[in-house]
Amino acid sequence: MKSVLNNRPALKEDIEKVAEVAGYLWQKGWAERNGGNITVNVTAWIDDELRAQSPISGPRAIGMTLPRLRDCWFFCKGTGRRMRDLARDPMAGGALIRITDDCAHYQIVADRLVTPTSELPSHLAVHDYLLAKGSPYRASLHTHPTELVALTHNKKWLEKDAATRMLWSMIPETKAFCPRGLGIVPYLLPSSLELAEATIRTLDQDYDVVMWEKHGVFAVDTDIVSAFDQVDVLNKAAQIYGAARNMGFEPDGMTDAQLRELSDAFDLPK
Ligand code: 2HA
Ligand code: ZN
Repeated sequence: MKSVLNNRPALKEDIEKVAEVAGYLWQKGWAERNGGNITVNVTAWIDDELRAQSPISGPRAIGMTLPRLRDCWFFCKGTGRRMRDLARDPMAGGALIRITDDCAHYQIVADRLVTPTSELPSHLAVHDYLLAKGSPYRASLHTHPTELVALTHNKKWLEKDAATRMLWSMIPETKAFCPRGLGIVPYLLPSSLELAEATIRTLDQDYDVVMWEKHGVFAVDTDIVSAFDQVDVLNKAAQIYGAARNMGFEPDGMTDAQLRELSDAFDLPK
C-alpha cells in the first residue's frame, strides 16, 4: 500500500518517533489495552502535493472551535488502538488528519480510515493553547505510568508541588531533566471537557507534565521522545521512592541546599 510517508523523510522521522515511544510505553507497562494517547502537530512537514490530496473522510466535528488550528495537520492514535500496535505499524494504528478552515472539524487524509482517539478534542485543545502561547512544543502524550499513578492515591502527594519536591529529591537527574516539575489535576472524568480545561490551566502554571489524579499523566514537549523522557525520569524517581519504602524506610531525599546547588549549576528554572 502506498503511504504518505514515502519520499517524505521529515514526516516519516516524526511518525517513527511516535512508533518508538509507543513501543516504550507498552514495554514499561504504562499502556495496558488501548491506554494512552499521542498527538503530534506535523504541520511543518506538509508539502503542497499532500495539501492537494483528497481526504479519505468527510469533515467530522471536533466538538469545539480551535481558532489557531486552521489548516494544521496532526498525527494521532486511532480510537481503541493499542500502543503496541502503533509501535509495529503507526500508519495502521493512527491517522494523519487535517483541521478544516472553520477550525471546528477535521478530515482524515491518510493512510487509512482510522478514526482518531476519543481524547482528540482534549489533545487538540492543548495544541491550540500551545500555539496561542507561541510555544515550540508540538507533541502531546497521555500515558499511565504505574508508580506515578500510585502516588496520587495518597492526598499528601496531591498538595501543590509536594510530589515534585519529593521526586526531585530522589535522584539529581529528575530536576535536571524535568525542571518544571509535576502539576496536579484533581480527579475528573476521562475524556471530559472539564479534564481538558483543567489540564490547560495547569500547563499554564508553567508545567510540562501534569498528573491526572488516579489516572495518568499528560505531557507536552518539542517532540514525542522529549515528552516521554520527562515522564520517564519522573516515574524513575517514583520507583526509587517506592523501592526505599519496600526496603522498610522513608527515603531521606536530597536536601534543599543540594537541590538549590543543582539549579544554580545547571541554570534550571524555579
Ligand atoms: O485513550 O487512556 O484516558 C485511552 C486513555 C484515555
Ligand atoms: Zn488514560
